[in-house]
This record gives sequence, structure tokens and C-alpha cells, in this order.
Amino acid sequence: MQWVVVVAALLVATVAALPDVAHQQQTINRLLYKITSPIKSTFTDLKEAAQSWNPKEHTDQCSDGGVALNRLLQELEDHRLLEQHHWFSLFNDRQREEALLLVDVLLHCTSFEGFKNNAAYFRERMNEGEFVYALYAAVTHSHLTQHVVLPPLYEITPHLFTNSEVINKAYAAKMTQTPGNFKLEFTGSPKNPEQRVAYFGEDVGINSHHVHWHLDFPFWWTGDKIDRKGELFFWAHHQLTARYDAERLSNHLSPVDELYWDRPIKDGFAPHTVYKYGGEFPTRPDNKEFDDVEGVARIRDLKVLESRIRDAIALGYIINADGSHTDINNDHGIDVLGDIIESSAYSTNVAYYGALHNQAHRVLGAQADPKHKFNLPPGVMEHFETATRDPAFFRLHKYMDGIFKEHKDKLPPYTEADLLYSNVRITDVEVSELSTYFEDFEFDLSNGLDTTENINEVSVKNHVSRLNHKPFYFNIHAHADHDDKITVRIYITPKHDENNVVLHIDQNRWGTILLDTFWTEVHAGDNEIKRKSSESSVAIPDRVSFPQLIHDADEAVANGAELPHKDTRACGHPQRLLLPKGTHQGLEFWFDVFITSGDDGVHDDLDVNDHGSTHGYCGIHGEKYPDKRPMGFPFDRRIPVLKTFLVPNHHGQTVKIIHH
Ligand code: CUO
Repeated sequence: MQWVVVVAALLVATVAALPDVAHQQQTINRLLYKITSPIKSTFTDLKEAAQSWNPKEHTDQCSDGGVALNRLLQELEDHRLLEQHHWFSLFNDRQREEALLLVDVLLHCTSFEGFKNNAAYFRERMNEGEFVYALYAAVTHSHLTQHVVLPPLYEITPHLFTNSEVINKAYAAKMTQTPGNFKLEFTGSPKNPEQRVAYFGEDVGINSHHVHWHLDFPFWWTGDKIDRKGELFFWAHHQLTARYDAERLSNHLSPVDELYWDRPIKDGFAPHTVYKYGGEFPTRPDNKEFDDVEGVARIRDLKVLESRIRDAIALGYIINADGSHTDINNDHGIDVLGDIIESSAYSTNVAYYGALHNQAHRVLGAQADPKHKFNLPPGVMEHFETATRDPAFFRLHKYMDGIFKEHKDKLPPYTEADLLYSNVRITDVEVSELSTYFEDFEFDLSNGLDTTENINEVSVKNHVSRLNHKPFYFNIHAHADHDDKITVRIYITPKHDENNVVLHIDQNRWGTILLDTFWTEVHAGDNEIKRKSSESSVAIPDRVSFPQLIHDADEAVANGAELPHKDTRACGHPQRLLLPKGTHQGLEFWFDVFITSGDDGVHDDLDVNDHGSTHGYCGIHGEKYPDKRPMGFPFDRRIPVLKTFLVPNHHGQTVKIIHH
């Protein structure tokens, strides 16, 4: 795909031609409205485009001269495209190929009009799941749509975020024209200890972040080089795993164990979730032995891939496809390994190292029907929307994380010189009360229900309990010898294990959670650096709901007004899950503050410009990851001697998280 080559050149030319943002927002809303029904007749421009726009006549509006468009049209003409009203999975090679053909078409559009008309045309002719994926990916990456707020996916394809009991009630509500707001219960029963942390794995905000992380950093991406994508794959999932383990602690569960190919998958999972088309998501009983999955992978082959990757770690280099070696015993090694393990299109030797992680998702997702005898649809593990519901997700990622740790543990520990920033001495840190609680959250289901134009809409919602925390702040007192820009990193780490034993820093450092990282200035003398939880650079606020986006865009278009939304980025840990759940007595964590030189920042203006503010787990869209140091620094390497950490620019204290 060569769209990126032309994007820069077109950027200047097209900015002037951009229609107003409100109109763009309205268009994207309308393309996603009732996605399994035809475009509404009152959306006249889209309806017209779907019926009478002939894409072939407009290849002059494609930066590739229509190559991508003609490819997709040919597939359509040959009746090769997946039918509508069928499940879609990104991990299905053919289905992904089709979705990416549309991504290719949309990313080559030189004007928003062309983007819109092509999208409307293919919306009516392609599988709906493929269309939604392609539209989300294209809006995320197209230079034409950077001001559009993508609606929360839980309100576009709610089937993947709620359970079948609620969906049945929603259908009944629609049939009987009776508005409803149903309680969404977490999957499972109290007999299953894993259910105690279902509030985390089934949190719609976590699921939304996870899907968007993979939309921002797609494994198939071959466009403009995305900075440190492989390392981000490691880091975002490492943090997800660390956060999950922290949740388990307050729920009296031991850390999740990793997956072993030659042992049974200990925990089963009954998703209680249904596809819009394709039936129920398959169930897996407890202690299922791994089966080879026909057409996907044999377990013995996956073991071979694992062993090749671990050989590379032991040897300290990757063997590239051309036989050359890439050294990985350095800061950059984790990035190379991330690409190899996922694997992404950046992997330098897929033939040899395969796609361990992606294959594992598919293999786990197909354990209920590994020979495809029963024509079951893909399991929850085969969708980023649903994967974290299954306890096997965290086992899988613990396994991946262990491989990454094997590599990190081979690197030399940081020395005092690596950690010391002698300009600053932290004298004290005040942390306000840290407390968590559960609250109710409501989201709309109506986009998942079919409609015809002569049936009235009824309000159909569900509400679910979700974790939140009281806003908090910290106040760092630091003495500086001279004025300088500084980098601040804030971490919390569970202090005890599940048996209440205090852990040595080298035992728990892998469970460290990044709360915030930012750049600011210090002046010679005493400084006070205040920071609020709401400013955290790892988290994003609640997404604007789809009904609200529709309302705001329609109103803005009608009045020629501006849209009120600023936060376009959907990749980011949910703000309200910044803290792990505490306990009534208070769960103890280490609270670590590290201040290093501002030179750790990649961009010069980071102290005054946060570049979209959600870079911790998601980088800065279209720019370099802002922190030059390895992600997780300085807890990413072994800490054999605690003394190394006792530099004046570091401060550690115990804090308690209380759960109310
Ligand atoms: Cu995100 Cu496995 O990479 O789900």
C-alpha cells in the first residue's frame, strides 16, 4: 500500500478543501448508523452515493489512480466478497484481506467527498463487519479525518460488548415498542473465582481501549513507519497484564498463571455473548487440552516458534529473512522482538518466527470446534473487542510477557549513572487520598437492532457496574540546582503478594503500573510540581456517546456551529481505571517518582505541549513516541541491588488504596 507516499504531498493541497468538521462528523455518524440496515433515506447524500455514485468514474479522486478501487470493484463484480449478515473476524485471512481492500480505497481518497461517496457505496455492498473495521481504521489513519471523533464501538456493535440475555431483552423491547434499560451482569457465577475480576476483563472502556490500540497499531500496517510499534505491543499488553494482576490482588486471587501449550487450559469460559449473525460465541470447558486447529496451526509448530524466539533471546540476535543478524541485546531489541512475536508486517522473518501471538489468539478462539465440524463462529479470543473477557486472554498475554521478560532480564541492570540526574533532589511527595468505588454506567444498544423506516425508534439501553476512583493529585517538592526541563515518571507497584508477604523490588518490579509521565520545568531552588489524576498521560476520559455525537453533529451542521468535542483519540486506558481497586482496609502500593532530565523527551516542546495527552500506552499519533528511554524505565530491567535506586531524583513511599 503506497498511500503514505502521497499523503504528505496531498496534505497541503487538501487541507484547504476539507469540509467543515461538523459535516465530517455527521457523515461518519450516519455511515455507522444502524449498520446492518440500509442507509436511511433521509441521509440523502449518502443514499444517493450508495445508489448512483459510480466509483469507476471518479478514479481521478484517488491518489493511486484508482488501483485499490479497481481491485475492490473487481472482487465485488466477481462475487468474491463475503456476504452481508455474516460474522467478521480480523484474524480470518480472507475477511481481513477484503476489509483491507476497503481501507486501501479510503486511504487513497484525495478529498473527503470521495471518501464519503466510496464509503457509502461499499457500505451497501460489503459485509457490515468488514465495513465497520475498514471505516474505523481509515478514519484513524486518514489525514482527511483527523478531527472526527469515532463513536464508542460498544454503541456501534453492542453485541460484542454486552451479553446475550440483554440482547434478547433489547429485541423484545423493540418488538413490543417498550423502552428498556437492562442490567448487564458480569459473565459467570460466584462459584467461579475468576468472576471476581470479570468487572475488569468485561469493562467496556478496557475493551474499547484494546480495540483502538490495535486500530492505531495494526499488525497488518505497511504504511508510514509507526515509531516503536513492536515495543508498544509489548508495553501496552504488559501494562494490561500488570493491571489485571493488581485487580486480582484486592479480590484475593493469585497472579494469573501463564499458558502452557502442553498443559490443559485451566479456566474454561462461557461467554454468554451472541453474534448479531452467526449464533452464540462458543464455550470452552475447564481444563481443555489444546487441540491443533485445522487451517490455523498445530500445537507442535507453535512450540517450535516459541523455541526459535527464545533461541534468539538466548543468542542475543534475530536471524532476518536474508540471513543477516539483528542484535537485540540493547534498548531497541524489545521493539524488534515485539514485531516478531505479535507478529506484525514489520517482522523481518515471518517464515522463521511465524506469528506466535496472533496464531495463539486464533488457536484459543477455536478450541470448541478445532476441526470446524460444527461450523461454530470464532471464539471471543478472535476479536479485540471481546478477548479480555476470557481469562485465557490474560494467561496468553502472561505467556507473551514472560518471553519479553526473558529478553529484558538478559540486559545489564541500570547503573547509578543511568538513573542519576544530579540537578534535582526530591524532598517530599504529598499524595491525596486514593480511593476506588463502583458506579453505574449506561450505554445505548439501539444501533445493534434492525429497523425499518416505518417502525418508531424506542430507547434501548443497558447499564453496568464499573470501577471508578475519586480524583486525586500529587504534589512533588523538589530542589533544583539550576533551571532545566525535566521528565517525570510516576509508578505504583503492589507491595505485597496475595499472601501478604512484602516483596523485594526485584520480585514485584514487573508488576509496576505507570500512572503518569510528563515533562515540565524546574527552577533553581525549591519547586512544587502539582499534577492531577485527570491529567494523566496514560488515560483518556469517557468517550462521548453515539447519541450525543449524533445530536451534536446534527445541531452543529444545522446552525453552522462548531462541535464541542476536543478529545478525538480513542486509544488510552480509561481514566476511571487509573487506580486498581483497593480494599476496605486499604491495599498498599509503592508510589515511586522518578525525575530525569528533560532531554529524555523526543520533542522539544513537551513541557508546554502534551501532543494529544494520551501517549503513555498509545504514543503520539503520527509522531515519535515522546520518551527516549525504554518503556517501563527504570523498572524494565533487573534490580539486583536496591541501593542503585537510591538516587536523590527518585522518591518512593507507601500509599494505600481504599475501596469504598
Ligand atoms: Cu491485544 Cu493479544 O494483543 O490482544
